Amino acid sequence: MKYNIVLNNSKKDNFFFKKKGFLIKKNFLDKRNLVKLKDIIEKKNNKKNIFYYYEKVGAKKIIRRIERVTEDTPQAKKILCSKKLINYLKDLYLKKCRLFKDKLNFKHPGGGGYKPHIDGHFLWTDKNEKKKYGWKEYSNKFVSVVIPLEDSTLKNGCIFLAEKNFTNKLGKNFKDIVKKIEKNTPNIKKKYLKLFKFFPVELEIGDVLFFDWRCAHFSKKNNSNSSRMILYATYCDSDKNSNILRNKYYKDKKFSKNPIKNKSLLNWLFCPIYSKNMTI
Ligand SMILES: O=C(O)CCC(=O)C(=O)O
Ligand SMILES: [Fe+2]
Repeated sequence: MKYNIVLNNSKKDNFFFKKKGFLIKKNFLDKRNLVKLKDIIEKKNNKKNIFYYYEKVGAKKIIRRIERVTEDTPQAKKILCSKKLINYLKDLYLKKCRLFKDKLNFKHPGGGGYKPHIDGHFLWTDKNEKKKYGWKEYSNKFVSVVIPLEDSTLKNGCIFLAEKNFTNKLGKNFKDIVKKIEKNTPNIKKKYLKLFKFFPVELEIGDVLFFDWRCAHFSKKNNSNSSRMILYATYCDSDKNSNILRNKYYKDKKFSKNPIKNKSLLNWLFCPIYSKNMTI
């Protein structure tokens, strides 16, 4: 199945996105700004800071991702908060589009994959021991945007995505879906994976993948010699302004009583098994 969707008429984009839950736009962003950003990131990526996550590849510790990358990299903010992107998202699906969270995912040669999961679908406990419902605490509508800073290919570990409708097979609403998710993670329980059909999303610099938070996805280990760097930003529909929303989210994350050490998605998603031979 070929999924390189390029629709120039935004009405058609809306229709496709609402039906399938995703959209791929070729050549949507200016390549020069992306190459510039990649350069800047590469020059500053050995920081020690709570927003920098590392992984072990062989005996080496290498950077896996930078959370909240827009905070200390104005060039990333310029891209993720650009009028072009925000207005497009408003047109597409999010009436009051706010940047909710953002990160930069590296995948250096040998870097690990991510288990099949549904972003934001997990339960967590706040600092007062109150049970909370994933990202649903912040909005009902989220769209994630994947912007490659290097070509994203089958070999270097591109994202595999499933149409939104497959998630309906797990349940019609958040609470039902979350029952099919492994505890304290957004990862889909193994026995439900056969309900999904995933397809690879290969992207070139300038292309953008948009997907609804209910689209399941995963990626494999980078088995090539080239790295696969992506910006991964999530926008939502909210009356609150972006700063208030984001600050709350990152603060909640920090103080949540998640039993998993480090509270990093890294621990939830990183899975060397998927690095080898994924059969789905
Ligand atoms: O970088 C990838 O391959 C996938 C990342 C992802 O799905 C996530 O961070 O939620
Ligand atoms: Fe994800």
